[in-house]
Amino acid sequence: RHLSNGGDKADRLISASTPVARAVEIHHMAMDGDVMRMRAIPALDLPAGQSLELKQGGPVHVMLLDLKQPLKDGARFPLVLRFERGGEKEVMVWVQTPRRRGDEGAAHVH
Ligand SMILES: [Cu+2]
Repeated sequence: RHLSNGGDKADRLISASTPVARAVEIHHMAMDGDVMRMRAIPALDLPAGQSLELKQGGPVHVMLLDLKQPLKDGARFPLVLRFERGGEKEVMVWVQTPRRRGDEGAAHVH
């Protein structure tokens, strides 16, 4: 999914929420030695006129934590993104990521 900032002022994604999870975090992945680790970041900068891709394997993703129920393949749910300047934007998300066993409590949104 692309986040784009068509305005002439920088914006920031400051939080997100969805009815299907109790907590949503913005995560950044980085290599720590040989291990890929993700950590929560307080905000994601969106420079003016630029777009940022949340892609599979990319450095940034939105992480749904403490899911209220396991997500089924093909299901859709709304995700509200809150921007510092741009306010709230609701997007629909499709579940299509194959999940591993033991991953049922959390999900990545790309
Ligand atoms: Cu994550």
